[in-house]
Order: sequence, then structure tokens, then C-alpha cells
Amino acid sequence: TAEQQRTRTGLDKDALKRAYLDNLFYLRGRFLEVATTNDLYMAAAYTVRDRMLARWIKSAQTYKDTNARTVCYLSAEFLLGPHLLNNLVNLGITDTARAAGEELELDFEAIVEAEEEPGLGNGGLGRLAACYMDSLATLQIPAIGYGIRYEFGIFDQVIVDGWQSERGDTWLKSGNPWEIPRPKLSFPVGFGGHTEQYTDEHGALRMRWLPSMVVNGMAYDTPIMGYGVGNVNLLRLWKSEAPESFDFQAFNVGDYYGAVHAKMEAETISKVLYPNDEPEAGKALRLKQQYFFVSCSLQDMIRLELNNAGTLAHFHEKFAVQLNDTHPSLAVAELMRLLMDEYLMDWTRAWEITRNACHFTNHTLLPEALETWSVHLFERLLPRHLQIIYEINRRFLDEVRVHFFADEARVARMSIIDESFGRRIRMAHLAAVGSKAVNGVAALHTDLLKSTVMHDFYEMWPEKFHNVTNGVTPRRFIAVSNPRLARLITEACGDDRWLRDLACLKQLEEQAEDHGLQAQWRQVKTAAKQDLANWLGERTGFTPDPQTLFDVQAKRIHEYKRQHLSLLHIVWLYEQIKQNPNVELTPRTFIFGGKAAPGYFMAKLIIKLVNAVGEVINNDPQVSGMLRVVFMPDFNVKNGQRLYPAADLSEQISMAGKEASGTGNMKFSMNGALTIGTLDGANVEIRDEVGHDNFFLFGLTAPEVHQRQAEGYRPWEVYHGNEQLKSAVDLIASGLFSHGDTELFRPLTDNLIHSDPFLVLADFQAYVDCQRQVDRAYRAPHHWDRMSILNTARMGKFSSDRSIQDYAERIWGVAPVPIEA
Ligand code: 26Y
Repeated sequence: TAEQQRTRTGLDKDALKRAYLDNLFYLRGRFLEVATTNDLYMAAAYTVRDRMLARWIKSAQTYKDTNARTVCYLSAEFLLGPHLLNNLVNLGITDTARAAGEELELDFEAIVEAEEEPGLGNGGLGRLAACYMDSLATLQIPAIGYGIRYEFGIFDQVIVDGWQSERGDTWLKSGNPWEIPRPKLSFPVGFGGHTEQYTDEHGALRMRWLPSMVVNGMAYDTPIMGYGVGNVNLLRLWKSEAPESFDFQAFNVGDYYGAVHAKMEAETISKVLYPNDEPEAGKALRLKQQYFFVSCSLQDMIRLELNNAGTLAHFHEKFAVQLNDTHPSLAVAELMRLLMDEYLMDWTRAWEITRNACHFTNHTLLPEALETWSVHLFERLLPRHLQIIYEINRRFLDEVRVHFFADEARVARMSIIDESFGRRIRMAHLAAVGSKAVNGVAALHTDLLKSTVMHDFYEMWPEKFHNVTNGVTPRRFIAVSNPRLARLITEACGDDRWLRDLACLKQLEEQAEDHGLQAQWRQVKTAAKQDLANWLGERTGFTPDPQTLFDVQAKRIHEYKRQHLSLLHIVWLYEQIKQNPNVELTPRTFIFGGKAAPGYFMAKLIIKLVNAVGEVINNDPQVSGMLRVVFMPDFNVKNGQRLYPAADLSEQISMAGKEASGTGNMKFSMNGALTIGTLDGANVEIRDEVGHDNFFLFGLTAPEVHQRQAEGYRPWEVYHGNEQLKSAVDLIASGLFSHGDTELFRPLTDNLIHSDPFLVLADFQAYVDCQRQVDRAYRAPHHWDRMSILNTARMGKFSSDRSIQDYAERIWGVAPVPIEA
């Protein structure tokens, strides 16, 4: 009946209340009085999901009927963050849900807090994929996100005695109400074995691959709701399973153990996310993961296209496949294999389709982070793909020879196979050759891409290269995480159009000097700082003072990101106060957050140093009220949402030329933090947008870094030439922060003095001087508030809606297919 329908789709308070109790009763078997927090959360999640499903089906139906061109975003990581509040915001029913909850006497905040986030990513790249899914749906572009349903996502970080310790992420243990398993939607994926030639019925020579092992990929679907629209897109993640036939066969011949073992091995593929953001040599399982999800995803697209069109001739017109870094770059070889071996297409047509379907985003310039696979490993796991890659390469290198007439050095540099030490497959080359477009993620990054790692490719195909500066979704990173600020912005702008069109924030500019707005702005910031302080107090035993300047650096721990530059500054400040207790300083709380790859020794030592410095400083009564240092454990999307609203100062201090874009920089600035940063990644564009006077710039530029290193950088000369720097480094080495242990931090201090690959020492003085300007600026509240307002006001460009609009127009050629809300 209509009434029943409304229970599942109605957006008013009574419908929500009825639906909630209904779900609690029928899906959890509970009544209010005995429900656990998890039951209460699950009932809320199902109530929200019900409201998305009707819209989801309508979207899928319309996309199918209109045969709409569809974006397929292939990514090994989707770092979604909690769903519940985000979906409420996108449905536009947060206030109604809160009111419904109140009438049922539920603790709304506690229910939202109960959600365990799906941590299916490491950091920037995975979170970017999630922001792009949000924007694709909001811009009403038909899209499918394809990835892996890791059983264990990124580890949970706990701090034990100041060290990082990793705990398994068991995000699925209480059930995942947002996904719909599709047991019948599964595809076989082969590994190993050999290939053989045969003659088909038309007398043509063909290849087939006889894998030695086959696993099944099963689909798990999660609806992705657009903001303020009826469009709901699909995130389809693959879980690996043993094919039923496999253990059945073994069982028949009596090898029960063998059957169970094979099942276990098949399930291993989607078991765990690799917690590194740099490739590790020889990790066969990672190659298997990549091939596994790429193959399932392409088979799924082929199924959809055959259902619709009955032919694959127009595959590239139906789908725009986006490769999120090289992790899915096997798609180039796999699509060729599927089209030729399974659908009997000839090379020329298959290559035409592949080259026009794929697009490739690069996220790094760090040479050690560029993915390569040994030919040997590759041949063992994917023998047919190796043949195809050799043939792609042969044809490509012939083109190179003609284009750059008789330049064999160039041929060797551009080859997909690196012959220099052990033969390796360069995945970025495969992706570039097999794609219609290649893009970097910020203007500076794209320029460097064109002038360094991909220079030869740029010279050959200049029109293939694009810049698409990253963006982040203002729904999650303002509306969900900072509701007070969202309310204030809406009030000041007169409406909430800014959430759909972030450029509208420009309106705030005229009011930046308005003392009334400034006062409210400061109140909102202080309230967020208080919230964070309380949370940190509960978690770490140390409650920071919200009246101090909150100086925040939150991101993966990496030497190139230079958390230790900030630490040197802190130690230097500590010395200043100890030497002169009356020194004029702005009281600060330094807050760090971030995970280290479990095998990255130096990054773990940096975490230990943060905690060690914090322990000494926070217990020194002489500096209390002036200087505090806290490490926020387990920085993830959920905890990030507590951090961004509360920051006064955002630390974006990577060595210029190393951070491809950064996206945390955008999240902080949107929430009114000022940035202290180098001219790296998107910082360059952020500074241009917010105005050079509203950004604290310091440090060497990318060309200066290059020059400094070319001249032969000698950190020990910098160290000996700067007394204050020397004494800060020496203090760390002295054992003051390590209970007298002079060995503990030596790997770090020695590395800085003798090698310093990321020019920490070279940038130290400029950084400290710049921080002095920050101090002064913070002591002029109206001036600071004005800068803070202007930062938010001028962040329109960094909405992921703008990024997706760029991709849609310049790279994919896709148009919106509106579904009414
Ligand atoms: C090879 C595999 C282990 C691997 C896994 C994850 C390699 C890299 C990564 C993640 C890389 C990453 O997060 N890169 C970041 O991408 C962001 C989005 O474009 C950028 O803003 C950021 O500068 C870049 O470091």
C-alpha cells in the first residue's frame, strides 16, 4: 500500500520514526528497551538505506534506458569514511532524523559515533576516489566505482609507550548494512598456467590461456547518494572466493584438506589492504589483487555492454574507464585479452577500443613509488598478459623509432620493459601507452610530470597530457564534519547553494571585515577546538587549551612530508622558552596525526619522537600555558573530521616537488585554517586562490631544490652554520627526550646531518622565521579572523565537483543524466 511504501521512502519525521522501529524489530529482532548501541545504529542505517534504494533503482533504470555513457572509476582503494551522517546530509534529512530520534529518546550522536568506518584505503589516493564518487553522483553523472572489498582495511593505530602499534581492522565484525551482496554476480579470474596457440573454425590462429588456478570474484554493491539530487551511483567491490566446482572436485577424490586449503588460498586475495603507499618489490599477492579486481570489473562492463548493445564494437563509447594510478593499469592488457581471446576480435580493433576506453591518473613523482613488476613474477602469474604487453611494446617502440628518428636511447627510456637491472615492467608506461589521456593531480605536479618522469611521452603525445587539480567534497568536509560552520555560512550567504556550488562562498568576502561575522566565526572555531580537546582528553589523558593556537599536521607519516621539520621547530621553541621564560610567543598546541607504514622504520621513529617530545614538554611546568604537543592516535576519516574544523594552522610543509597535490591542505583551508606551506602540490594553487597575503609561505621552490641538490647539498654545513638549528638537533640527540638514551633518535639526527634527502635543514631557518609571522598574526585577532574567513571564501576551486566537472568535459566526454530528488 501507499502507506507501507512511505514507511520505506518517506522523508518526514513520522515516516522515519515508524521505519526505524520497524527495522529495529524486523531486521534486528529487538525493541528499544533492550537494543544495543549496534542494534540502534543498524536500525538507523537500514532506515537511511531504504530511502536510497528506490532512488538507486530509478537511477539504474534511467541510465539503462538512456544507454548513458558511464564513468568506470577503477581504484584499488576507496577510503569512504562513515556512511550514516553523510547519507543523511545528502538526502537532506539530518534535522528531521535528529528530531525523530529525540522523540524516540535516542542518543543521535552516540548512534552516529557507533559506526565503524570502512578503511579501504591508505590515504590521499583512496580518499580522493571517495570524494570523486560523491561528486559524480551529485553532478548526476552515471558512474560505477570498481575496487576490492578488503576484509581487513587499513590497520587501527594504537600508541604504546609512544610507539605505533598496529591492530587488525575488523570493520565487518558487526555487519555492514550499506552493502548488498550479489552472490550470483561473480566472475572467474585465472592465474598461472600456460598459453597455447590454436586454429579457430575460420582457420585463424588464436591464443588461449589455460590458467592453473581460478578464483571467483563476487560483487558487493554499495549505493552512493548524490547531494540534493535523486541520483544514486554504484560502488561495486569484489570479494575473492573459491569457485564451487573446485572444492567439490577435490572432495570427490577424497582430498578434503586440499579442498579447504585451496578455498583459503582463493579467499586470501581480497583479505587485506597493503598498508604501504609505496610499492614493495616482489609482492605477488599485490599483483594478484590488482589483476583480480581489474578482471572482474572489465568482465562486468563487458556483460553490461553485451546486455545492452549486443556487441562490443562500441565499448569505448559506452564506458570511460579511469585508472586511479598504476594499480589498475593491467586493465590495458586484460581488456586486450578479453576482446581478442574471449570475444575473438582482431588486434587492431581491440587496440582501438582499449586505447580509447582508458584514461590514466598519476599521483606521484617519487621514483621509488613508481610501480614496476619483475618480468619473472609476471610471467609466472599472468603468462598471457606478458605476451600481450610484449606485443603492445613492440608496436609502440616501432612508433617511437619513427617519431624520434633513430634515437635508440629514447627507445630504451620509453620501453614498457626496463632492461637496466633485471627485466621489469613499467606500469606507468603501460598505462600511458594504453590510454587516451594522462593527467597529473595539481598544476605543478602535471608540469613536473611533463618535464621529468613522462617527458619523452609528453614530447611524443603532448595533447594526451592534462592537469586536473584534485578537490574534496564540501558535503563531508564541511557539512558533515563542521555543522556549526555550515550553519554560519548558510546564514551569511542567505542560502545553502554553496554546498552544490562551492564558488558561492565568494559572497563571504564582502563580510570578511565585519566584526559581527568575525565574532561568530571565532565562536564556531573555538567550539570545534573545545570538542577536539575533550576528545583528545579522553583518548590521550591530555586536554589541550582551546585558547591556544591549534597547529595541526595530519597526514601519512613520510620523510618527504617532513613532520620532523615541525618537530625541530617545536624543540627550538622549547629552548627559547627555557632560556628566556619571558620570550614573546603565542601559546600553541601542536597536534600531529597519521599512520606510518608498518615496515617504515624512520616514520615510526618520527611518531616516537613526537610522543617523546610531548611527554617532556607537557610535563614541564615552566612551559605550560605556552607549548603543548599531542599525537592524535588512529588518524582516519572519522578522526580527521574532528581535526579539520578545529585547526587554526594547517601544516603543508613537504619538500617542494614531492607532494603531488595534497588534499588535507584543502580540507583545512575550507574550514578556516590558515596554511603554512611550501610551494608544493596544490599549495601553489591554494595560495593563488586565497591571496598571497593570506598564506604563510616559506622554503625552497622545486627548481631551487633541484639546483641545491645538483650543486651537491651538504647538510652538515647547514647544521654547523646555524647555531639554533644545531642546538635543536643536538637536544634531540642528547637523550633529553629519551630518558638519557642517546642512541634512540640517532638514526634520525644522523640522517639529517649526513644525508637529509628532503632538505629539512636547508628549510629550517625559513620555516622558523615564517612561524614567527604566524605568531604575530594570531595576536591580531581581527586580522586573523579576516584571513580565516577569506580562506574559506576562496576555496571554491577545490571542491571535488570542480575536479569532476573538469574530467567530465575535458577527459571523459560525459554528460549528466538527471534523476529528480
Ligand atoms: C603501490 C601501492 C602500495 C600504493 C598504494 C597506495 C602506492 C601508493 C598509494 C597511495 C598514494 C597516495 O595516496 N598518493 C597521494 O595521492 C593524493 C591524491 O592525488 C595526492 O594528493 C598526494 O599528494 C599523493 O601523495
